[in-house]
Amino acid sequence: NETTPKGHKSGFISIIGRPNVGKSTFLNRVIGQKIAIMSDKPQTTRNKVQGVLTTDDTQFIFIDTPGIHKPKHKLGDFMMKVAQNTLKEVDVILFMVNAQEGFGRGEEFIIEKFQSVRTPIFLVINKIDQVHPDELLKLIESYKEKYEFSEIIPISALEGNNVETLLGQIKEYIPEGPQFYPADQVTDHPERFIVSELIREKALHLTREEIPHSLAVIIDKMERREEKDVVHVMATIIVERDSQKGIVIGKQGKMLKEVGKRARVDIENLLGSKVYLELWVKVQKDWRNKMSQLRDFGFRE
Ligand code: GDP
Ligand code: MG
Ligand code: K
Repeated sequence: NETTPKGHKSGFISIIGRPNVGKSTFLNRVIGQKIAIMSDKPQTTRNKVQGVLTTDDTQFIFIDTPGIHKPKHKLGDFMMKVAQNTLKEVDVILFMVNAQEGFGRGEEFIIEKFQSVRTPIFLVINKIDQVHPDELLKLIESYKEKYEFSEIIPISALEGNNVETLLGQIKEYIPEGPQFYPADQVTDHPERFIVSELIREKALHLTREEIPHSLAVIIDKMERREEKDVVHVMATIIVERDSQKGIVIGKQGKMLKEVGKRARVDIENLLGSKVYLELWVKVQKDWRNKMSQLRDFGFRE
């Protein structure tokens, strides 16, 4: 890939583990933001980016893996298949456990699923700030008997101990590749960028021949309304000329309505909840020449 700088790496990582082992704490520490807020809903259809960490030479893309836990109902079986497929597609799996708890049935159940997976699996023992080193060594021994992990790394997600080491090890296992996501936008709100791309894709697709690539989408607002369990998205489609604005809106707003309808379906799948999507269209002459604004639009070259 000629857009990949020499030696640049990028990879997909999935963190799995029982509730409360510290997955969100770890992600928040690594990404440095409360990125998990929008991602807390489980979703059924496809892989979801939870967060992206971009360093000078590596992009770590963390993917959500819903439903690896013991299924409680029918949907559970389906979710399990989705999860298992995800496990086969990522570059590294982090299996996170709590250092304070011994090997239990929950862990056993997850490890069984690993037998059919070739992806490198790290055992990440979290909350080491809470245990004596002797205890930790014993726990490591018991896990070694159960499965041949590619790496075993004890950390404290809360205090940050050994987190850098873990990232360094992950890097060893991920392939060369380009930056899939822009360094600035995605880190603080991964879904914002993806949502704008989804809207842009629909608008470009539907207006195909008439509007070339002079179309950008800004997310003005993205907010979860807990009481109604709805995510409210307000977005503006930016075009360069008045005539393009007319095309995007369409006769009696028909085109814009269709763009919104199609984008909404995808965004709902992405976020795993109902979405209220409000779309606006704005003309901004020569926006492509305005580099600083381009960055605000999340535009990649
Ligand atoms: P998740 O359900 O796996 O996402 O777990 P959370 O990240 O929500 O963490 C569950 C609880 O464990 C929270 O109260 C965290 O503050 C706590 N926790 C997470 N990591 C650590 C750690 O390294 N040390 C300690 N002492 N507590 C932690
Ligand atoms: Mg969590
Ligand atoms: K395996």
